Amino acid sequence: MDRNLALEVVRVTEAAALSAARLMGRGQSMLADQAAVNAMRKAFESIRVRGRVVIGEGERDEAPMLFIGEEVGCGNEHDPEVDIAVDPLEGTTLCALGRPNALAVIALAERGKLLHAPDIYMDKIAVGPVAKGVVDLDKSPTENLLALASAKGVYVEDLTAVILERPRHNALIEEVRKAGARVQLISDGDVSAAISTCLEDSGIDILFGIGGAPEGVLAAAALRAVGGDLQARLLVKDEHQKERCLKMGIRDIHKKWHIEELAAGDVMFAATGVTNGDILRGVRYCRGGAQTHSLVMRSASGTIRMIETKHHFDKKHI
Ligand code: VTB
Repeated sequence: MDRNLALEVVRVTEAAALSAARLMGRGQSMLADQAAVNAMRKAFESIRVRGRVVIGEGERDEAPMLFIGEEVGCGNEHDPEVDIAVDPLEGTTLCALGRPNALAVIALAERGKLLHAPDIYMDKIAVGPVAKGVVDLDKSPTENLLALASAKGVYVEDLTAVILERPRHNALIEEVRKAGARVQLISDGDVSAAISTCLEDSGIDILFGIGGAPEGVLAAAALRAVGGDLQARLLVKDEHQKERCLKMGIRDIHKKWHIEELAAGDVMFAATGVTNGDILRGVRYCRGGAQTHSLVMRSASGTIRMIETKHHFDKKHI
């Protein structure tokens, strides 16, 4: 993959963010999601790849989506064949309510390098580079917190764990509290939270819990680029989901996936802020245009780019 592709795909997340952010705070998550999907699909028409969506958000909650298997990009036989993970609007409810950390997100890798899976739940654990190889999804939260504290040279009481606020996490939250760590409960947006574990001044040390599988693959792609660690396991709830996993080539549905298996090879990641957040500012509209804030990363070089873009709606789009 040409390294400049990373700078191309940010147009796709910018387009999705610009459309979704128009609907911020309107209380209509589906509408915002649809706007992001439409914009992303359209923006892909000018990206020179032969892309295939291998995992995407939407199916689980019947939201509008770039469906799994959908072909995107305008590439011909000379252009790279890539696998794509998308979440045109990660945190639809965050956007609908004007809450922080809604993002438009995409990850790209060579064909066959991103986990191809249905949009089901996934158990995850994510940490920053200092703790790479230190935590284990099969260990208890207490054991992981102790290992993380030791790797960071701090007390467990100094650590902050981010967990999605869901009844399914009651026992997990209880255990993390008992272990002594500080807890930040989020309503949505575990991609942003996973990335935050890698940012030194974010104040977030670890992400625990069950979220979406597409969000897991997207977070893995991002963390590959910044040297963080993530492990995950799909949570298959019935025969139908099992069937879908098998059809997508997942033979062991109970497998613990390591970060390099979720997103392998040279991975590109781009995200644009929809609402203001811990990592990115949201879209700001102004006379004749808008300003977006994006993060673009490549695992091959470890480059991290923060891109501030001024868009002029009154100029011709080519
Ligand atoms: C998380 C979160 C997303 O879905 O993956 C979550 O990151 C998990 O699903 O922003 P439930 O909401 O069903 O618990 C989102 O909240 C929305 O995709």
